Amino acid sequence: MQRFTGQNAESEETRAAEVFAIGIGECGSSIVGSYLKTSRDKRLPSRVRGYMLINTDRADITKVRSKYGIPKENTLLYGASEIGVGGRFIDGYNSVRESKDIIFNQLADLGFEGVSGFCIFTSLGGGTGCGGTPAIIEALKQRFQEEEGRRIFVYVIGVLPFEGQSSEALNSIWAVSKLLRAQLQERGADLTILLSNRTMLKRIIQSRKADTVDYLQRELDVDIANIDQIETMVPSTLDEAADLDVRTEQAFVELVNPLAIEVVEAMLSPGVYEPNKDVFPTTDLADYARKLDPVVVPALYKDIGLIPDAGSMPKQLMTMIDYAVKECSYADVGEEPNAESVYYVLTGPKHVAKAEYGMHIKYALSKFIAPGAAITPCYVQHFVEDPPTDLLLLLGLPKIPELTKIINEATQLVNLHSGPSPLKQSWFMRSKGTTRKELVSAIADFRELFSYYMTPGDASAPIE
Ligand SMILES: Nc1nc2c(ncn2[C@@H]2O[C@H](COP(=O)(O)OP(=O)(O)OP(=O)(O)O)[C@@H](O)[C@H]2O)c(=O)[nH]1
Ligand SMILES: [Mg+2]
Repeated sequence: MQRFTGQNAESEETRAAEVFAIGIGECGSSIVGSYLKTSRDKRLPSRVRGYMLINTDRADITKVRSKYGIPKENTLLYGASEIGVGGRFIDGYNSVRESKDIIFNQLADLGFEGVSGFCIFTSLGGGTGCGGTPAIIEALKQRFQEEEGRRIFVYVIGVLPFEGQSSEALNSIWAVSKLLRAQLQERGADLTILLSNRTMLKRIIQSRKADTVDYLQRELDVDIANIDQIETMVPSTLDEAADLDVRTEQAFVELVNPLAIEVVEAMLSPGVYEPNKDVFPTTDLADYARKLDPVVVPALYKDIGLIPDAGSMPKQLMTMIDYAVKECSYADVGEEPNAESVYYVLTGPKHVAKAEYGMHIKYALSKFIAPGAAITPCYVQHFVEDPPTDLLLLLGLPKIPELTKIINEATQLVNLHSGPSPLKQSWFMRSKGTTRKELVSAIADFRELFSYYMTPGDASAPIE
């Protein structure tokens, strides 16, 4: 069996988690690849039992292999084109269905049989990953749950597009509604964890101002005088021609990926045994799915300066929670997320990561959650000198104001390509592989599912 092995992963003290990672498409593969590389560099014990990166684009597979040192047997090129599906998510969906056998054979060679959990990493804006993900989940659920009667859990880590990637907003809406609908038939993701490129970029720009300007200046070879200028580099018009230019997008991606990696590490680590670490209550990955609503936005606050001897702890914890929700979420949840469930993992030294603080944390969370929302705690104590204190919050079904923007972008795009002329309507088939009608109904689905995000006049005129 192929295993990802961190430097010391084979030693007696570490045990790989029962989770198999699949990266699909360019974004999904890059995130898994760079996550594995980072873990290797930091000599972290293996958080995954096996992994596979798959794509319909040969060049992208080659790139990810050499960039992150991925062995050939952990990658797979499938589908007919070898050059990706160019955002046509229906092609992404069908490609997985047509190649199901070769995908599953290779997964078997990599040891996926005994695993109970799968994490699928993908963007929600492209074609290969966005379209292929629902098809992989259907196949996994069919294989394990329907044929073998064995319960598995499947998590999707889905990346929402940057601002100004209007045509991708449609893909995101199609994918999220597809995943949620499939869940009603037990064939969908158990959890869809949303990370938003636009929010991650905003966080990076705010927190690492000077570095960000230097980096972008170097990469893009333009003179950036200030932060505001970076924001105007993202086109705000919905004209397709103005979609984010490739070089700028690549530079943005390099900026946000380390942030994505951090949250993946924070989510996977409590379930892995390590010496010098104590987790209570004992937590495995499946617990997230059991305790949370199906769509989750994480927030990660790292290196918190909690000092029990310096002033009121309830106050410090309140400040910590406020900051985590408002400034550290991976998709902007605004000031009143009204989450319907919360999972938190407080990691740090013994005198900080302790259950006695649970009641204060619960109180501090109360203004960000719906009445009656379940709160599940987890404490991770590290017995090494001066471990950092980190807080991971997983917010179940929070309000996500940026989804309104995504709905608006998608609606405007649909309106732009509408009219009696069949030439105009052919745009949908050409660029998405589907009809205008199917997309309109995905938007309607989305509006209904997330209707509480919308206020009157919010979205552009209703479409029929
Ligand atoms: N955070 C992050 N976003 C990425 C990365 N690579 C691509 N994206 C975003 O993902 C979206 C494009 O999806 P891709 O993953 O490139 O598409 P794909 O699944 O390969 O599908 P096709 O290229 O259409 O075959 C855009 O919104 C990109 O900005 C990455 O490494 N990290
Ligand atoms: Mg691609």
